[in-house]
Amino acid sequence: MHSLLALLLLLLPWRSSAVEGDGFCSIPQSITETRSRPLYWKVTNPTLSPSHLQDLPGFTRSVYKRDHAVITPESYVFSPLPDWVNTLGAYLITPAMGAHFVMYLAKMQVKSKSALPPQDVERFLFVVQGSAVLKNDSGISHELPVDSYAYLPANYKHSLESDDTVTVVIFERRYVSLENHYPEPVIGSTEKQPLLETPGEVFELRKLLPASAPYDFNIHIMDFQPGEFLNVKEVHYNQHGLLLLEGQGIYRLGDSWYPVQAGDTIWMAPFVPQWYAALGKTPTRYLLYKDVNRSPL
Ligand code: UGY
Ligand code: MN
Repeated sequence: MHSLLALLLLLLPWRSSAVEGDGFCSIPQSITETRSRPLYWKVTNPTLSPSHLQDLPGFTRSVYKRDHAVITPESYVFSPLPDWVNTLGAYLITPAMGAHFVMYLAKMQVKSKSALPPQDVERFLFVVQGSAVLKNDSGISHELPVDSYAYLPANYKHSLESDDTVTVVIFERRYVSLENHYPEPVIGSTEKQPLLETPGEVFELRKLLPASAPYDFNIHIMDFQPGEFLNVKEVHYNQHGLLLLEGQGIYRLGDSWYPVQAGDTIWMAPFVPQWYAALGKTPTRYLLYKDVNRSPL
């Protein structure tokens, strides 16, 4: 009993100095809270929420491998886009990875304007936040709100402009021409595209570009209800760039299985085994680049 009293007296001054604390060496509340928890408390109360994990120093879900990459928002690095006005860009997929296309996010700020892609490079853009105006050389302009998109053939003069903040996902590749076939500019919005047949599959599919020969790639919008998954465990010659627009699930890429959620980007090289299952309580929607209509030779 006496020794317990002595121990309490010994500890008291320490406790009060830690609690008083507006001096420069006061301990932040979170640390004192952590210290007052029982030993090994974390074992039975682990941090499970992904939003908490993102705050963990050094933690990222991003992965970069030879035939695929998962790039998650805590890893996105933005810098001024060359020749664009007031726009930051994060290149998420580029030929340095082995892809034949680029995929990047452009964050347009107040009074911003795009630059043209390099010579012979076609561009597809899809608005994920805000509303921008697309102008062409003849002075024709189109308002592009969220969920609308435009395809600009190689060497087609245009600019995307905005007075307010807009986020756009952009795909560009060097156009592979085909004799007597010439792609036209396309402007559209997801909800105006018809649902297409998907024999043997359950997801809903829309294609944002014509499936005809002039176009050397297409952009698919794929919708899954929670619990739905790809029936085909796909392995194919085409490449993919994917932006998860809504929902969450598990993506299998090669021999790895990744928990993914809205905002994540995925690169799939030719022939990487790929499979997806939508989980959680909300439907999944993703946007997918796929090269088509050209011989792989
Ligand atoms: O069309 C496709 O290749 C598509 N089903 N792939 C995918 O969703 N990973
Ligand atoms: Mn595929």
